[in-house]
Amino acid sequence: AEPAARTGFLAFPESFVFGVATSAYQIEGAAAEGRGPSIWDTFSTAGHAKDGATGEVACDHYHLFKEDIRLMSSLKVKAYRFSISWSRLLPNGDAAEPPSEEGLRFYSELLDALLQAGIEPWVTLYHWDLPEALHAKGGWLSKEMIVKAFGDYARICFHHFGDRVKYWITLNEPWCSAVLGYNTGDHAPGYTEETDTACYVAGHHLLLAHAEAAQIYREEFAQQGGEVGISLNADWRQADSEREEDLEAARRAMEFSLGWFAEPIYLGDYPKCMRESCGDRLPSFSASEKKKLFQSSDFFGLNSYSGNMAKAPPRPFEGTGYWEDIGVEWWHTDHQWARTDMDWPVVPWSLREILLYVQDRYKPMGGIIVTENGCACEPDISAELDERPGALLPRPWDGVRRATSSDFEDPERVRFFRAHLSAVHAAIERKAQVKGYFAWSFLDNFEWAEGYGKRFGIVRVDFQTQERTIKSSGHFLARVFEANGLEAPAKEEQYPGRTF
Ligand code: GBH
Repeated sequence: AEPAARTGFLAFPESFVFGVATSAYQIEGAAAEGRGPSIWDTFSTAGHAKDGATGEVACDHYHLFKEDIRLMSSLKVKAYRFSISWSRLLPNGDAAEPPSEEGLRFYSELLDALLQAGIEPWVTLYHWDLPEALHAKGGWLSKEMIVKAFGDYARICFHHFGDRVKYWITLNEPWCSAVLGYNTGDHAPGYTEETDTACYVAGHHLLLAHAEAAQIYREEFAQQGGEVGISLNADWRQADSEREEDLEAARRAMEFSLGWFAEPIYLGDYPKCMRESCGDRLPSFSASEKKKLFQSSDFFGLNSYSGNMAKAPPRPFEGTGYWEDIGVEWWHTDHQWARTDMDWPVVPWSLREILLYVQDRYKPMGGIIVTENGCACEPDISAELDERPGALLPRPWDGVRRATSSDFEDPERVRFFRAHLSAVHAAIERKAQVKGYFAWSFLDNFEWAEGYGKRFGIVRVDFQTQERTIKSSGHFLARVFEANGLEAPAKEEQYPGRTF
């Protein structure tokens, strides 16, 4: 067949940052080597992740980081986003004790090796692995304790690594910490809705901890000349119809997810609709806390993977609790959409829409960085997944060649990245100030509650041998990174639904 006609080359701005992302607990392993336990050790060793999986070994990146950086170089990445394990630096969570020499050495060597390879580090301070010792003292529910502890930990990181790190991310996805950790219980510490308030309390303290770290950086480390931001997750919610109640439902869905954490930072307080629904169950900021939070992020880190429709329920939900408070009919999905192995709908135009929404609503100084975007999809495990009862098919890669063990072809991921990078490009053309894009993830890794079965990597990891193999999506992204752009998707490669 004739090769499909391309609609042109999508060039990104010259200074655009292209990178890959990971997090400590998901890749490092070496859980007992000088590191204290975190809530994710406790949660996973108690059997809460699929198949009893834990991060004890993961990708053994702790020992293999030099090899991993060589791989990054071959993938032409310009920037690498990773996280520091709090309990590797402070095994007991106690900043009054000197930080672990072993932990300091590991991150120091990692940073040196990255810089030597010409790769810019973007460092997340908290990607969900709270030291167990701090959880025992109340964790994210204990305001005074946690805000101070996070500030002290951040100060240690700025002090030791700030000569080499110019981009800091305080928190990864506080929504996940609050809702999955303190409402659904899918993530550590695994609280299920014992109260209809806990996730708001945790969220409140996460925000205050972020503000504390940002303030410490700006007041004590200004001479380092770096930036400090936050990464928030959200998936676009599109109104299911033009009816006013559905438009309103979509707005509420956005405000209860992204707005919950973005509005105190960019607009001065929680979204009005949250206060109206939650009343006093949503904590309030004092005047000085509001001031500390306002504009406390030098850039807007956005993690986005998917999108969905929102509509008003036929009658108001009964009871209180996070989901009831939103009062939006959830997961009303257009069944034409493809799904990834996580079952998340593939909706590339959602990424364009959410970027334009963030630009328009928050006008973030320093612009927007897509700090995560990617998909779980592996032809070689999809045969088994296809047999799930009720799996929503068709999948976009049905009929594509299945991978063999020596050949990691992942055309569905190539297609995903091509479509989503086109969406980012479309948002930039419409004046969204998007400054960077990090693919999730550099390596297949410990996918939290899903264990090792769901693979997000552009590099295949054999968890028996720790062998790494670049997938075709890795080769594809390497070309994008090098060319600073990509060929627009051909027509037949586009997904159903709106185009650009
Ligand atoms: C990220 O969280 C994490 O930062 C990262 O550690 C993790 O490995 C990665 O994603 C992959 O899971 O069906 O439209 O409602 C992602 C947070 C929240 C994104 C729920 C997808 C549901 C999609 N996720 N959301 S939808």
